[in-house]
Amino acid sequence: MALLHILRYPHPSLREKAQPITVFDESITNLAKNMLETMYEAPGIGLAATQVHEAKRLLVIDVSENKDKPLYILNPQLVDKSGEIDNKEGCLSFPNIYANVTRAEQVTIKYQDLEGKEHILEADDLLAICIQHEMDHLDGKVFVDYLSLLKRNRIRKQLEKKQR
Ligand code: K1U
Ligand code: ZN
Repeated sequence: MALLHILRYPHPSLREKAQPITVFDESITNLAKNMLETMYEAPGIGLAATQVHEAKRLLVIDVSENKDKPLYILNPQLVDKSGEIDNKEGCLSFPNIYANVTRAEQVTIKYQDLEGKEHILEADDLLAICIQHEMDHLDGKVFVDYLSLLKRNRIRKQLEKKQR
């Protein structure tokens, strides 16, 4: 397995729309396993393929305390959502930046696993938040897009200062 490079905002590829996965082969499994290792090492609770420069509709997530319940989510589609929850979010593409985002409290998604088998997942709390955050990445959307222009500009300046 290998650690992958995580793109940092404002890399233009973070704005790309990822393409559906149609072939469920060893190369997708390897990418997913490498993403999981990269996510654990970061450390994070989720990672989208977009963040490692692969425009494919693939997410890895593990919100368990012991980091022993990995989810490989391919071609996710939102089926249902309800409620509202406010939570401070981070993002591995925005090191040390945290901001409050309002999202649905419960979501139901349809997705495929590494073999292409279809599943339905009902999620709430942190898992629901993480799924929504990662699905946004697949559409080129990042969590700061939910903030005011003033807050987004402040974050951009903070990141530019760090990269100097
Ligand atoms: O960059 C990413 O998309 C991953 C991101 C996922 C996420 C976090 C919080 C709310 C929604 C989505 C992260 O994992 S940031 C790091 C983080 O939250 C964390 C790291 C270690 C332990 C617990 C949380
Ligand atoms: Zn993120």
